[in-house]
Amino acid sequence: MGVRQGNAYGIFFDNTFRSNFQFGKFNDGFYSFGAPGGELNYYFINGPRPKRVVGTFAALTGRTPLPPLFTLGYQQCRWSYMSEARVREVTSGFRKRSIPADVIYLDIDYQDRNRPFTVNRQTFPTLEQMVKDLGQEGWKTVLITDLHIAAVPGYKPFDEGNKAGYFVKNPDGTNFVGPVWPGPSVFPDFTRSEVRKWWGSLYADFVKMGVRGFWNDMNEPSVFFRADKTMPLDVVSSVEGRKTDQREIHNVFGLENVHATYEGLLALAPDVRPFVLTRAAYAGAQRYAATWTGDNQATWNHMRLSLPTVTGLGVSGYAFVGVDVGGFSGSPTPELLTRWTALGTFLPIDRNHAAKGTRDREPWVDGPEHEAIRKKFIEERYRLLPYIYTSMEETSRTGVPLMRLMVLDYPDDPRMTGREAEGQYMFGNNLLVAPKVKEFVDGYDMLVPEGVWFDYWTGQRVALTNQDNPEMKGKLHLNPKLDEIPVFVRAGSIIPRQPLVQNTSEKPKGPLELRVYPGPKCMDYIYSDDGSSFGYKRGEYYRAQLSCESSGNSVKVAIAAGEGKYIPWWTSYNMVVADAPKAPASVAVGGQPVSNFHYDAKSKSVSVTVPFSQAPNEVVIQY
Ligand code: MIG
Repeated sequence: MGVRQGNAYGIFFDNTFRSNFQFGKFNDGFYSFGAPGGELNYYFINGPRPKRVVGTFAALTGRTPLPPLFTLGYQQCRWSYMSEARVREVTSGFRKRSIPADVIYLDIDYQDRNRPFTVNRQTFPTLEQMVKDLGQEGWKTVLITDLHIAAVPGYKPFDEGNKAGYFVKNPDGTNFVGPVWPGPSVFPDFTRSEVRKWWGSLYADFVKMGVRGFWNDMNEPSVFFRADKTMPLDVVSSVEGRKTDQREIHNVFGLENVHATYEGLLALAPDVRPFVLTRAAYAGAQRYAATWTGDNQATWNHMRLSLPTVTGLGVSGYAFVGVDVGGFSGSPTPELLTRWTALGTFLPIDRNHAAKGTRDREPWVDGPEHEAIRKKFIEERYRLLPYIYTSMEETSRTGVPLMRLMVLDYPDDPRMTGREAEGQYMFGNNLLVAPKVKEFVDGYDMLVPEGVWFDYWTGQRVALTNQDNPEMKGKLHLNPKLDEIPVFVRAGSIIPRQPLVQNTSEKPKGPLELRVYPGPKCMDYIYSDDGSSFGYKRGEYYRAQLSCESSGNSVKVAIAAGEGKYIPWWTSYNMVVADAPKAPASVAVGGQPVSNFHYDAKSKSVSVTVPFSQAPNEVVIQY
């Protein structure tokens, strides 16, 4: 994607062979791209706005489907929780401390000798019961199921696949065998629909147990003891009968792997939104699986890289993305883990993960001070879920990612195309996040986009100081303390927040909060549905347009008529209007003056309770 003077274009080179892109290294007069095989298919996408380029690319390659709500909660992982007892200890550790969480992952060690679709009954004797019990405590279990199948007779996936000839082949027609976790392994030829169908059926037992998501790792495909760590180029696939090899297939191996998993899960449970996490992808894989940025390190540098990697995936059509919070290899310092946990609140997927041999990574491992801060940020994630879910629903229709490069929203600000903007991003349409990502700095500067901004945490208007200093023009100096992450709200937005829950299967108790920040272009939505089925495709959803208008000494906030057949969980709103110059002279709800409003002088806000109604409603505040 290129952006020049606010105008953007995109080029998608749709070729699965080993592609190369030349961005001015040898000659800065032109860019070039190419591949040693395949067809010369490429698309030129005219924006002219960057958001349009991203949206068009998503329309072409497929949009991220609306994820199940629980996947937007906090996710806890580790390579590996080694036993049922340890899993129960960790999950009850969250509940005991009232730290909200939704997902627990089992990495490769729950399996028998690392063989996919098996269970180590020594360490997980009652996995079925465990999944059930955890389900009752509001946990969703996600299992890793890699694609390498142990090449041993007597192991069901091997026997079935071998008999049917489902594995990729050497040029001489024998099975290609390569070493991975289970030892010598074979690999399903996912480019064949018959094989995908068979692969999908392997999930039946786990789905029946109530396992709610699956992790397809190692699907580059990863093969040990080779310099390139993957399959030789001459390994043969048979794309619906057409023979070709890894030269063409390597880059889509992961895509076809998760294609098979996703469709298999749909076949097993047609009205449940699948959750699949993939490590390898090609353009379009976002239709089937979420992804993460792979094995990062527990360093400040890699926390910093969370931003350009996730926003980069976002403009590449990949909106549902996480990074290993805390860093995969190595052990984070307490401060790094705390800062990263705060950042996790504002990532599309909030998943804490760690490599084998590293120190424990659950929020409480560094003593009460760090625990309290981490808890506060995980709680904020849960409070903000209505905003996050509404934004993901928008993403599923527009292709514009939840976590996005500044240039998507501010293409006319030339600063936003540069490296200088790399440390900040938009989270949905209205929040700007600028975390501390460098360790030994005495603060850093954020680029403030046009318009008025509010501090998300205090509700106060942001005042730019030092504006006579040309170095600081349009910038804000930040130096967040350990328990802070700078987040700002665009004037002209309405942010929905909910009462705290411990997991997403708990129904929030109390009103839906609508935080109104008066300003221009004030038009948002609130979206809700059952969070897990495809009912929303049959009209079982709730969507209402929210808008605000301010003129002179009044602010009007409108909630339009609800759309869809779903009745959301809230029965009233707690509307909190920021930027109040003084106590209001009057407040009217639906045309009727009310007296139950509250003016808070400290945060300069007015709050008022508004009943939920399917009909349009409005609040008018006169100062
Ligand atoms: O060879 O399953 O990126 O997240 O914990 C390592 C074990 C295999 C790599 C993944 C990582 C996962 C690990 N896997």
